[in-house]
Amino acid sequence: MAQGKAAGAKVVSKNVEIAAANRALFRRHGLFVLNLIGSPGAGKTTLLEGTLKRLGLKAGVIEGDVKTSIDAERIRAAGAPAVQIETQGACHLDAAMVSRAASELDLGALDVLFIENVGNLVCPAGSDLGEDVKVALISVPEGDEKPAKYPALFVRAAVVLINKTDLLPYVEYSVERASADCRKMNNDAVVLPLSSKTYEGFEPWLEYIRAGVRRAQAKG
Ligand SMILES: Nc1nc2c(ncn2[C@@H]2O[C@H](COP(=O)(O)OP(=O)(O)O)[C@@H](O)[C@H]2O)c(=O)[nH]1
Ligand SMILES: [Mg+2]
Repeated sequence: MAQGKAAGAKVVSKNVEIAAANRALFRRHGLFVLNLIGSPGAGKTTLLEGTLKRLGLKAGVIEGDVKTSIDAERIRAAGAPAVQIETQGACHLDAAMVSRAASELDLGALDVLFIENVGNLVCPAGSDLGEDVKVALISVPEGDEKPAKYPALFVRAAVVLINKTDLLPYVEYSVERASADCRKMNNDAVVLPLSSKTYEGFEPWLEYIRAGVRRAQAKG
């Protein structure tokens, strides 16, 4: 048991080390890096497709899934370079996986890098990848109590996107309750309701990314 704990601590400290190296690499390239975390089906890839088409910046994507390169193919079809990581069972990305995937991208040609984590509200929250910000993506059909139930992500997420607002007329969901619960856990969280289908509420999200890119380029 004690041995298992020690091995676990070693894995965590190795991840911290590689994440720091990733962060330094991204900073050298003046890249703004977002780690997108949400349940399977919340709309992460759909959000990225719409974002890539409207952002007007050079973006790359690292896709994480247990299996298949379906999402990387969707991103390439939206016009951006994408690298797929298949975790073969692991429930979240780690910094080493991201390091290998990043080496396949021409980072110098990019302004912004999106990492779509494996669909999961629990495991990805604790693993630093070297990103600038964690973005939590929740969606209306999942229910408005999810931030309260899965706090580990919401205490760490700089941004919470409440996706699928086009479904609000059909689903019982209080944007106010979800937003208030997010703010209770992180008073600085930027909470943005939006729809990746109708693009209602998209502009503040695009502006958030553009501001992050400006900050990263000033530092890089
Ligand atoms: N109505 C509606 N459907 C959405 C929205 N965003 C995504 N979807 C749908 O939700 C499903 C899952 O989307 P996907 O992007 O694959 O989710 P992911 O697993 O989080 O990457 C797909 O059928 C999408 O068309 C949205 O804003 N509104
Ligand atoms: Mg996806």
